[in-house]
Amino acid sequence: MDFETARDGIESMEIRGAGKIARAAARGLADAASRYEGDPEGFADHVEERAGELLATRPTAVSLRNALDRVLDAAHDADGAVDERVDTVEAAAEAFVQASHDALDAIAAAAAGSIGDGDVVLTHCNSQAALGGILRARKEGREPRVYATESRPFRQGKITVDQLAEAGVDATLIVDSAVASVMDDVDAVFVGADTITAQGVVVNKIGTRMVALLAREHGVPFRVCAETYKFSPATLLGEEVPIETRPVEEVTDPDELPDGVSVENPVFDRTPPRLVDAIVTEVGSIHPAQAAWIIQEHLGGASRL
Ligand code: RUB
Repeated sequence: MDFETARDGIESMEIRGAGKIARAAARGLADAASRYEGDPEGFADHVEERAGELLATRPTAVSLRNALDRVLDAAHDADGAVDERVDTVEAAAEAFVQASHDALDAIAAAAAGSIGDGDVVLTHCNSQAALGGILRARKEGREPRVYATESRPFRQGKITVDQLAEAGVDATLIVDSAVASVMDDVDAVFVGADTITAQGVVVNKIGTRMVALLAREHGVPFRVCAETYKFSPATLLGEEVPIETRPVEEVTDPDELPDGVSVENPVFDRTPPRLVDAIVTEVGSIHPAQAAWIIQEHLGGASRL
């Protein structure tokens, strides 16, 4: 994927979902590296500058920063002629993409293990990691039923039901405010994550916290599916996860509102660890209290960005 396609696609949300964003950014940065025309000494600075442009596209998903860091580390560690440095960077980007796909496979296998025939699962937004287990359970011959929230304002729930239907999964689309009404029928909730803090707070699509509160109220397990690169090393030192706000036009036409009425469009929220029963990662299912351990074991060092 070329640099511009990655940058503009992430910004416009044609490329969306924290995992896809991360893979596009890694490949886009490798493309930017391959187009460098200066001397070897300026190579890493050039890659870092382009990484900064990619990082500025969307603020919340730490997967973006973690992916860029992997590629940037390779740019800084590379030596020799520019061609050799480019090879090193391209190999790092491909290694990240491959590891990301492997992680999704491992998470799907683990999550599918807890989904029985006829189980009713609820999911929010559109998460590749969260859907993986449901699709895998179906492939293994079981017939889960799924409630998918519409996920206003961007309506990613439509993508979710399209993907489920294509795989032959019995899917029901509901508006976000119907979650309480269906929760009595639900056996488990599976959602994804954009960022998980060292304290075990799950940052995901707006409305996730409401779903988690209702799941707890109804005694339904609330599980988060997340690759290890969704954990944020900076939060070990107390850095806050920024919550993206998007244009109000995604919610409504502001011209149709009376004077003095404003609209807010925060697109992510924070679910506290006490509402999360498990985080399913490629290195095992953990309790949110173990988030800092994941960061220490699987994500080394401070960010270059
Ligand atoms: C998508 C979203 C997803 C996570 C995880 O938000 O909140 O739940 O990114 O997705 P947006 P995945 O549509 O605004 O990017 O599991 O696919 O990485």
